[in-house]
Amino acid sequence: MPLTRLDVRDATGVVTLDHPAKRNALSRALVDEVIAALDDFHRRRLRVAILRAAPGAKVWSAGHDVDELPESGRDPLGWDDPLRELIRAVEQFPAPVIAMVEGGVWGGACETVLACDLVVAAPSATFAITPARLGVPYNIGGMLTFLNAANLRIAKEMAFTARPVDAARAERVGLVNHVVAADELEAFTFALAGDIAANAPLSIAVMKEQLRILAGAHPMSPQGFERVQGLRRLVYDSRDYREGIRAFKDKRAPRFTGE
Ligand code: YXS
Repeated sequence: MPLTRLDVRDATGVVTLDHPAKRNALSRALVDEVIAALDDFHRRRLRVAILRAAPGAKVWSAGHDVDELPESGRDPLGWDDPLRELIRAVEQFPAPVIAMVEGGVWGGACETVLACDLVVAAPSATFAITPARLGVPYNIGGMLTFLNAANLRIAKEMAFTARPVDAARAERVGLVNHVVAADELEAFTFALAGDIAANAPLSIAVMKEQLRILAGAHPMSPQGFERVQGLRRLVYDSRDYREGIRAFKDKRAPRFTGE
């Protein structure tokens, strides 16, 4: 049973996340389908990709599949983690990816939306950065995604509180490009895609890659990277990390002790 639905309209490819039973959690299986769809759109030389949930979705995506996070002792967001692969696929897709958002966007899904090139949201959309809710040590590339999408103060507030930001505030602080009434969301997003598709695809592809390289150009010494990895290991080896994962699975509030 596929976890996504695909559609092509003119030069635009659409991937609809369609696993409501698990609130479109970014499982290995679902992510592999999204990446395969983007590869197919690339082969077909489509000029825009749209990533969306089913119309009227209350949850766009609940983020990383918690059932696939290691209980402890291993980096939960290593290079070959499905979420990391999805982020790279979106960033390296050689045409604009538009996130069309209705409903709640959580954790790794929030990073996925913010890694898209444009975000068009309905008023129902909310955005939550949730590592602190689970005790997860987010990875440094992911933190850069948040930093590039918001200013430092907004990124800190979202990361430290793990509280959802609503669409209106997201637009005010620049997290999303447009907030559009739910019944106009599709038409608006496809019109935006049409505007992009009418322009020169090679020029756009190069500008997207230039901006990806420039946005990622942050100096970090090998010592600095090793320090970050050491700090992250302290977190994913901690009791709090195990407690966060366990509490989620037990459907109860976590009790963090700082150990
Ligand atoms: O009990 P069943 O079997 O029906 O399954 C439930 C949930 O367990 C499941 N589900 C998930 N399974 C794996 N990973 C998830 N992220 C996930 N989220 C949900 O889906 C079934 C329905 O969930 P339920 O009953 O809670 O639905 P709801 O409509 O009442 O509430 C929807 C949400 C999204 C508000 C709620 O499911 C929720 O709070 N989900 C977790 C959101 C979250 O904290 N995501 C962060 C995941 S970890 C992550 O992305 C990164 C590693 S990090 O945290 O570092 O950013």
